[in-house]
Amino acid sequence: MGAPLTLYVDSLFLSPYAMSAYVALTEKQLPFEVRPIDLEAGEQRMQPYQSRALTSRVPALTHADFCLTESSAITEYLEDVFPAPAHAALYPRDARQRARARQLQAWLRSDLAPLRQERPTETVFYGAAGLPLSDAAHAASAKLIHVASHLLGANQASLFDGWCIADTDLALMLRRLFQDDLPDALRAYAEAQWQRPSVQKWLEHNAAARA
Ligand SMILES: N[C@@H](CCC(=O)N[C@@H](CS)C(=O)NCC(=O)O)C(=O)O
Repeated sequence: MGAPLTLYVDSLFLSPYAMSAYVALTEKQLPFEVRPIDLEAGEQRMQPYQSRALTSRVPALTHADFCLTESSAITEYLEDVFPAPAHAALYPRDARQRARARQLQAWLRSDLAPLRQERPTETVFYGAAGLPLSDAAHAASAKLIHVASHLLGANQASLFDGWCIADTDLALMLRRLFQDDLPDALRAYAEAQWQRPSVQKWLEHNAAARA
């Protein structure tokens, strides 16, 4: 076995970024330790986490003496260091599909802010009810539906030939709209993605943290 891997996540298991890194490690079938960081208590700004994780955010991955934050940097690092076929692939092999997957990851992390604010991950993981969407969130939701519908044909179970980590990220964003208007095909896609064992493992952590 190689150097030990540790994933630092928020202690409530609500971070979509921590979930993405967790799913990536689980899909790769790598043994790793999960360490919760109490964001409400500001633990991310305290020692030893602050010195360990350069940007004081979760998730952070440590691999022996190397520590990395930013979830998509983490998933790309895992793909580089634990490549297919020895480990499950997180990204498509084809260069354009791979670029598209990275494009989607970057976009989901940088756009749609009103939707993320008005449908936080409590609505995804706890089913918490939200207020009606504002005009700005409606616009973000229309943009998300446009992009997802463009990339996913009818009855398409994944973005590309097989699963990739961008599927998990996209499904989470779509699930923010589960109490709103979401086309049936996108709802079915997001639901199917949620059934992946790696996602279900994260949901078990989420439920245990809430209990
Ligand atoms: N772009 C980052 C976002 C990470 C992020 O926003 N993490 C939040 C939790 S969801 C956090 O650490 N918040 C605490 C803080 O910034 O002090 C990624 O993909 O990892």
